[in-house]
Amino acid sequence: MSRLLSTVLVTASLLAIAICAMPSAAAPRATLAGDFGPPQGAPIEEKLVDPPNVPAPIHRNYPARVIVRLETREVVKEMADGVRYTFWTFNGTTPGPLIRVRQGDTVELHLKNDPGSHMAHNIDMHAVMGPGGGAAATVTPPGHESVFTFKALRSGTFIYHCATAPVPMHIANGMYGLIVVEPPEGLPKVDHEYYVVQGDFYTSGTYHEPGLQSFDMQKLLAEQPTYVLFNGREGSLTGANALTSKVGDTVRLFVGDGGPNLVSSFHVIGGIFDSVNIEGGTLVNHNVQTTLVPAGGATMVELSTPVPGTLLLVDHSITRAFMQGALGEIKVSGPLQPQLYNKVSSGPVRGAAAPKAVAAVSNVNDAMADGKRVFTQICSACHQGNAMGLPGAFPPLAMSDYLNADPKRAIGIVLNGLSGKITVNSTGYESVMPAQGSSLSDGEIANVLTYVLNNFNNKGGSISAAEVKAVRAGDKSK
Ligand code: HEC
Ligand SMILES: [Cu+2]
Repeated sequence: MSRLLSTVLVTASLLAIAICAMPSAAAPRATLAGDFGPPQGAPIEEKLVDPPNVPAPIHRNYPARVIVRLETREVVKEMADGVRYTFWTFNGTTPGPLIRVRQGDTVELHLKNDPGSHMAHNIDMHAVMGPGGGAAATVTPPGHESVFTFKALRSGTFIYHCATAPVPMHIANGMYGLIVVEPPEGLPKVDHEYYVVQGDFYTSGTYHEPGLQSFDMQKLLAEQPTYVLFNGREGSLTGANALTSKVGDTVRLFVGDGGPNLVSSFHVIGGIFDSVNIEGGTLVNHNVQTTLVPAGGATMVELSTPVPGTLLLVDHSITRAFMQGALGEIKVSGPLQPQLYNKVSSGPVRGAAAPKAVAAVSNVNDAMADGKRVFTQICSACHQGNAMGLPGAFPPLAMSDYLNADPKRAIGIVLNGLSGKITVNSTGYESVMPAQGSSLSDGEIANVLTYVLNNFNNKGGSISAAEVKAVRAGDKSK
């Protein structure tokens, strides 16, 4: 036999063996991964809680029948201070409650539609394998109830949402939530678990325009939301509502993106994700700064909080965080950890020019011209050239009731900056103005305030360099 021929024969016989060893593509697999047999024990009523809380971890080692009761309700709630909107919800909240089951469980879902609803609603659960994720089986008119069962065949973090036409509108009005299907062995233990779902909202009014807002179809079609929110409300996770942790603790976040349109670049400012279950599935990445959460998708992240202070949850498409509402907080309490994080010092650069002496401005016209220069160079960057400010970020200096009520108060504001909540022309601002006192002289501050007071439809008046000097001296003696 030629050498070539024998090689061909050996190869062919190896191939034949390989083909015999492969299961035929047509034969069904013996078990579908995640099918753990029929439910055992008595049915379990799922105890649902409001976001950002989640039901307790599952410690069961057998598949059960889990009864989940959801009710669709159309409710007027605030999406920001003074801004009301008719949310369409599961159980009255956006997002709806987080549902937590074990892989292999049979879920018996009861979907009730409140008799006060104006719309039919249903549910598409991304944890379901079957038509519409359950949508077809759960179309529920007002005052009705549908019951539907499915087996949770795959573990992961999944979105659920209403899928009634027009689907984008039902989602844009807040009809989504997460279902977590734990793997049979459960999830690793952590100290805190929270639940955050981002959504984009399209209101008839501009950002922070007060009053009851209606849904804006044109903005939806343009995919230009007025608000991008965590848990359906600006401030749902800040201030008194902030998430909490302690120094040395671990935090797990179940994060979803209901959309309807935007993808989230989810990031925690001041944190690194120890682990990310990419797209909510089983692939785990480590040491991640920012993770993408697709619209109609989710992720599960874990982070440690070794240092005290406030971490910020943001969509790092950052305009959304600071100008459309997508901002949350994790407040970490505990002792300072200077070996991990330490502010060494802060102060003026040595040798920096001391503020100029009172500007030598002899007459009113020169003072106004100088004030205009300072305004254009410095103040307009934030308060805008027309002094109208920017909604949600910088208050107006034009026709500002806050400024006109007490013009002398503005001296301290320019010298020392301003932070915390203020109300200007009945709109709330909670932002930070940095101190200008080390770069502006008493005369310049006097001139810019005089300029602002006599322009932009303010009520007039003047501030003198001597008054600025007195406030500066008063600050020093404190
Ligand atoms: C870096 C941005 C920034 C710059 C520059 C800035 N401000 Fe402000 N200013 C703010 C912010 C933000 C607030 C609101 C702070 C808060 O929410 O507590 C504010 C508030 C004020 C207020 C009180 C609120 C109101 O609308 O009446 C006055 C007065 C004011 N600034 C004047 C000035 C003047 C004058 C200058 C220029 C010398 C200036 N600011 C420069 C950001 C800025
Ligand atoms: Cu709906």
